[in-house]
Amino acid sequence: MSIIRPYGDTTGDGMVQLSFTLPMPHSKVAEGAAVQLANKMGMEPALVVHAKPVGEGFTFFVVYGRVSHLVDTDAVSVVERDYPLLTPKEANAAIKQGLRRRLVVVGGCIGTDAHTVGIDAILNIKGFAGEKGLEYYRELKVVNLGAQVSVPELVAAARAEKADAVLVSQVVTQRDAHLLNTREMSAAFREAYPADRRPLLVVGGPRFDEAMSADLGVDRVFTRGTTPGEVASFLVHRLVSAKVAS
Ligand code: B12
Repeated sequence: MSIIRPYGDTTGDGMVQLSFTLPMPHSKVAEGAAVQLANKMGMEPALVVHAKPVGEGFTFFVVYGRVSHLVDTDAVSVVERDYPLLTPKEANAAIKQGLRRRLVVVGGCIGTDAHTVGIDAILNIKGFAGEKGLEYYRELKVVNLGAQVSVPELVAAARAEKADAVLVSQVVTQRDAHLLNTREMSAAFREAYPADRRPLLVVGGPRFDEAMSADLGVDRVFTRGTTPGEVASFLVHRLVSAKVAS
């Protein structure tokens, strides 16, 4: 039962949908080129179901077609949540009891990134997906630095606030900016702090791979759809529960 294939109309028919842009004006030849690309990617037959000019000399396509590939779900590797989900009340109680002071969180978007909606969804009291953000938690002190924070500014703020955790958002991924900025950030914290004093480093954004935390030098990567409760629970798990247990 671990071997499956995608379906569109009838179970197991192998139908998938793919979208992409080609650098040519919309024409019959452009549609043929889209089909050729889909064929080369293993879609056979492939049908252009949507084609629209986007800007001068570019066309956006949606292609629907059959693939013969099988997926083995037993061979899938993912990062599972390895800590319990807490309610705000439980998180507050754990911090109060375990830390006996408020836990300090400093957050922001680094580099030139001005996409603050994601970090605000996690930090602002308003929250996300029906959950209140970290500002709602009585035992958390949240300092939201906003957009386009430089790495030195972030390190300085973390020091000034005696941050327990630093939360960084990266949404723009052009030329791997999110990866380069995150590595620069984690290296700067490693340089600025002795290993046992460094704040917990958490990075998030829609196009991160959760499995890349070691490669990026951070303690956890969160990706699309993250809720504030998941983040608060992680902070309590790593900064309170783990310390109490040791
Ligand atoms: C709104 C938006 C903007 C707004 C941003 C307003 C603001 N104050 O944030 C404005 C208009 C300013 C903007 C500008 C630009 N944008 Co814009 N923008 C978007 C858009 C439409 C939505 C992003 C968003 O708000 N998502 C909603 C939030 C809630 O989701 P999220 O960010 O994924 O956050 C969640 C998780 O990822 C996670 N998370 C995120 N951060 C963090 C951090 C931590 C610590 C944790 C734990 C979790 C976490 O939790 C959140 C809740 O679940 C996206 C397209 C899209 N549909 O996603 C493009 C998009 C991100 N923008 C894009 C681009 C290109 C730009 C511009 C360069 C455009 C231009 N040429 O000027 C500029 C860049 C400006 C800059 N300097 O950064 C591209 C990026 C492409 C790429 N490969 O990098 C996108 C993908 C659009 C596209 N398809 O081309 N943009």
